[in-house]
Amino acid sequence: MLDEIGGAVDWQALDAAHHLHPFTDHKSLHEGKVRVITGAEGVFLRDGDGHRILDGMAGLWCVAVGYGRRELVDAASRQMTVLPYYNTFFKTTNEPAVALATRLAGLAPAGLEHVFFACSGSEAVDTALRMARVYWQTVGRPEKKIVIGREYGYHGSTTLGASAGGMVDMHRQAGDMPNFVQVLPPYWYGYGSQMSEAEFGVYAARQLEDKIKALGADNIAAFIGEPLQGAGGVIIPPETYWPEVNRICRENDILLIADEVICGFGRTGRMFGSETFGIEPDMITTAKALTSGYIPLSALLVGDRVAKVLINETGEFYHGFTYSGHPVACAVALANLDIIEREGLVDRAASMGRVLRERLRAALGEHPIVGEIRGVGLIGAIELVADKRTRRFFQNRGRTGMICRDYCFENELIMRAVRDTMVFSPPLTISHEEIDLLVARAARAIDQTYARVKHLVAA
Ligand code: PXG
Repeated sequence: MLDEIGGAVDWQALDAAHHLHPFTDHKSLHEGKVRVITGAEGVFLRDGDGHRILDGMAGLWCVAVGYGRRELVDAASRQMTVLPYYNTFFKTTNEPAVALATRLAGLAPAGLEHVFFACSGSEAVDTALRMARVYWQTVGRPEKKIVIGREYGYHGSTTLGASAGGMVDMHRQAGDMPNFVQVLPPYWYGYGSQMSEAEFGVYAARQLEDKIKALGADNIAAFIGEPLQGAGGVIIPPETYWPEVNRICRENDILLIADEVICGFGRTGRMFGSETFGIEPDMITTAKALTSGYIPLSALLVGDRVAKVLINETGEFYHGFTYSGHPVACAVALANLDIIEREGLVDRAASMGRVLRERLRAALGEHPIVGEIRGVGLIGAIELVADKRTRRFFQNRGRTGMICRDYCFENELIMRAVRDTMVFSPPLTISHEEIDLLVARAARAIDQTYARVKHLVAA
């Protein structure tokens, strides 16, 4: 693009001058140059320097159907022409919002037939937590207020979401509301090496039970957990974990909220992570793949237990957003779900996920700094470690991951680093050839990383 006197616009300079970025150390950003993403098609991004980058993260875990889907553009355009906006407050509704709520009720695990719309995952989480507390107030147990989450849990960046999550740095800066606590995550590779995976799953769940005993079930509103912990490093629970958590929540009369902002709509190889892991939630938060990120939208799916009380007994629920049930966002979500269903992307996530893990293991399984390659559906992680045999992490935790992430970028691949865990979650449309390319680029980046950290690695 040209500026008004015909010179090229310096987007990077303007960005540095005016744009504050999320989760960013601005001083360090301004020491280098921001990458300007200018376009995208399928699983590839283009940047202002002419790179064609394989997006191994589907944006931020969201672009399920891949980039450049005309159908979604057309759905938005049609809806904007007919009714670009109207609210769903004050006894009004709109057709796309009703159609989407009905569709979601049909897709959701049995019993979750009511839907509250918001714009982001954080808002869906906020809504779930508010609704949980209102539920207990309504049934005459207002002292049930505490929300239990997990270390490394991520539930968004509003103050409630940050408080529910287990990100230490976020708590330090903002998310330290009262009545939130965290328990051990089911991170077998990181914490459980002395136990079998199955034993550790039960052990981690029992940490929740111990916490409930310590705080008193009478004071606890809800447990919130991601089916697998995405932003925390794709922590995949052992099979024994969630059934035990179901039991504990049920026996202690605590609401169970499954935060499916990443898992929802196929990522784990089933429509919902709750199905993959056998979770019996009272509420499910969704966002991201609901619209494949083409437009902001989130949906809280609410089960009968809470919905009936809210509808029949609470009276007014003092909560909602200008854009709750936004007709354009809902129309895009419907078209997006059409694609997911028509192209069988949920089953595809399961089968292509197996292919991706096989190829990663063939290329990197024996690599000296690769401790574990794990995944379910099309989401997974590669643990980079200093000693593969003893599962010893690098001492300066996070540095190796950052080196690897930068090499990935150099090799035109986007993978995120969480500590020294490389995580991936490509569009569900990724092809066999693109998987080969992803694996080749990841392997090259990990080799380059190894060359840099070799002196720290056990012989
Ligand atoms: N819950 C979960 C499980 C999430 O993963 C949110 C809630 C919040 O969604 P919004 O739409 O408010 O961002 C998320 C979001 C990362 C990263 O770097 C992860 C998320 C968002 C941004 C970055 O891993 N997850």
